[in-house]
Amino acid sequence: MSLRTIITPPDPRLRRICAPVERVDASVLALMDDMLETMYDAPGIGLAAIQIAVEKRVIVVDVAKRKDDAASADPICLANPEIVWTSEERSTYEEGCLSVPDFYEDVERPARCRVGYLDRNGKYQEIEADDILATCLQHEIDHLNGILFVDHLSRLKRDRILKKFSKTAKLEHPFPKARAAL
Ligand code: GNR
Ligand code: NI
Repeated sequence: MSLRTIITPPDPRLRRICAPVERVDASVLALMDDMLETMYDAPGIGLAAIQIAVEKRVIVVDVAKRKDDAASADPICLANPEIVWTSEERSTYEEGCLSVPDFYEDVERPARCRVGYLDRNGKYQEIEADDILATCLQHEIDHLNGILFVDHLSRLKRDRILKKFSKTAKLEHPFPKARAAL
């Protein structure tokens, strides 16, 4: 297992449509293990492969987030996850993203969902989720389609956040006036 680097905007890879895995082989299992290690280290409650620059439809989720309590760690690893049902009812959560560090905003999504996926044994499973798990699964599946949580915000809020990640905005410029003109 190894700890991997999490990419941030404006890295264009965060906007890619990720490719399905053909089968859950040893390399996919190793990827899932690296993702779990990286997620627990961050710490976060979910991670999509593209966040560590791997363009595959693989996500891991553990809303319990008990890194140091191995007994209660209960991660789910999902290959080729697909939302097969969402509730009419919607709910709002304050979301964050390991690829958009330090920003948290309310996002409204379907309150419950059902997700089909291949498990670590390559077996098709479905999971029905509510609460934070439903939100997290939808957030992760968005990543596989190049969508970030900020895309669910108003254009004003989204642009304001993404601007903080643009190269020029990040530079420590010695002349604030010149920087403001950029
Ligand atoms: O750690 C995370 N927390 C979180 C909180 C509310 C809604 C979604 C999330 S997912 C996020 C980790 C992450 O960026 N996954 O892609
Ligand atoms: Ni995220």
